[in-house]
Amino acid sequence: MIADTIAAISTAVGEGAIGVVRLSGPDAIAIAGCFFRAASGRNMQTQESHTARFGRVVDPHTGDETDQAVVTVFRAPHSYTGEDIVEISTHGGPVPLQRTLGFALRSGARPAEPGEFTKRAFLNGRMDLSQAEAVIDAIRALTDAALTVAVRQIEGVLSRRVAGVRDSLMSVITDIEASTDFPDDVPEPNRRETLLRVQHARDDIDRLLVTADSGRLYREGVACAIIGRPNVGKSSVLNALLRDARAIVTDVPGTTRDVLEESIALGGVAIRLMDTAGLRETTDKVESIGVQRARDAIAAADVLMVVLDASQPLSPEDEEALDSARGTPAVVILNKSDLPAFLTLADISVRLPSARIVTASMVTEEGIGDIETALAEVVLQGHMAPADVTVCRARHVHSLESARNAVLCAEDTLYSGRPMDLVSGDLQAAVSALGEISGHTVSDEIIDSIFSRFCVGK
Ligand SMILES: Nc1nc2c(ncn2[C@@H]2O[C@H](COP(=O)(O)OP(=O)(O)O)[C@@H](O)[C@H]2O)c(=O)[nH]1
Ligand SMILES: [Mg+2]
Repeated sequence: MIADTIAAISTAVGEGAIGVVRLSGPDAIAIAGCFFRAASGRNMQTQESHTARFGRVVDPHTGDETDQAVVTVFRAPHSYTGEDIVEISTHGGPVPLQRTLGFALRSGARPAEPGEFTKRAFLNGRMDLSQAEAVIDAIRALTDAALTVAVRQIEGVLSRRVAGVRDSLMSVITDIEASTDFPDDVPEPNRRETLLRVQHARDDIDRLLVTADSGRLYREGVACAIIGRPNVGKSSVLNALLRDARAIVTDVPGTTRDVLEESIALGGVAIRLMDTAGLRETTDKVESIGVQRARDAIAAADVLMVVLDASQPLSPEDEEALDSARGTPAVVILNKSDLPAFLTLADISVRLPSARIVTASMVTEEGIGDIETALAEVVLQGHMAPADVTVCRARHVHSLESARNAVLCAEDTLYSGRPMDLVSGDLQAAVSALGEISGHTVSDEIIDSIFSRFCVGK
């Protein structure tokens, strides 16, 4: 049982209008009472749940008044962690926050570990493990779409769907076990009906799994390498998309030598743009390492942006860039459209029929919007809207797939006419795999590793 009271600064480090020190545990209110005096003079112990009081933070040893603060109390069990929580809002600088935290620790609280508030919420049954995991996703969301997916999960959409499948499999198990335990009183469940119930559960699992690719897309974003031979305008494209002179642009071929990475959001997806060294044979030691890194970036990319100089004929290096885009979703940019055109759309579409092709000029800024539209389309192709996504984590996909395999084994046993108690064993395995998502059946190590990825104060 959790007996101690934890404390941490729950807002980001740096300057803010306010910052929050949070305490949670059985002594949270008593501890806060040691270093907070309400302006009204009333004792903290009388403060009702979900109310705020203005007052002062005082040094618990000297009684010296320090900062002004507002204290909010949430009494167990109706709080984030399910325990008594006190939130002290002070001026949002590092010194007021550190000092307030210091007073809390000197008054008997212990420093919270990363994610410990949310871990307590999970251990106290305020949320299941998938909901707790989504808290970190919401905090780290880079786009509105990623936040939508995270909030759906916090609100329990995935939990309820998984619980529904678990419950229906459990009821099948119960029916089978009743008949094996009391063969004289309870008839064996009808095989055909049992099979239908089990298949229905598998359909539900499949409906969750089809959302996983889209979920991963919104949660993690995609990597997009900008590739092409030297001097076609790759770094200029990066700068145009960032609306910032991030990469060095010169007319000297081989200017970009390392992979430069920056993120943008398009269509609700975080896109990591990687500007690379131009693909060419070179004797320059540094540049050739850059070219190797460019090839590695191409291999790692989910999407490619191939930049060509449309005022010149295709060179072997251009062909190499186009070839590397085979089999990867790609946008081809016919850049330098301000100059007399040499390449046409048709030249490219015969070589790379699957690519989206955009004409643009980084000098006149023509076509930048078209590049964004094309990139968003290529990235979102075939994906669902964020509001339809229920699964977004590899851990959950793994558990759902294990459950699905176990259900398939059960179906196989039912078809083949082998004994019913084997079916029940397979379904138990499926139920246990589903329980990993909610946290019913995970080890302490997994729980610890999940919460250790949180920040302190969350
Ligand atoms: N005329 C013209 N010049 C461009 C355009 N885009 C880039 N450049 C020039 O081409 C040169 C190489 O550009 P840069 O972005 O460094 O190409 P990178 O080597 O592929 O990264 C620079 O002198 C740019 O100013 C364009 O659309 N039109
Ligand atoms: Mg460059």
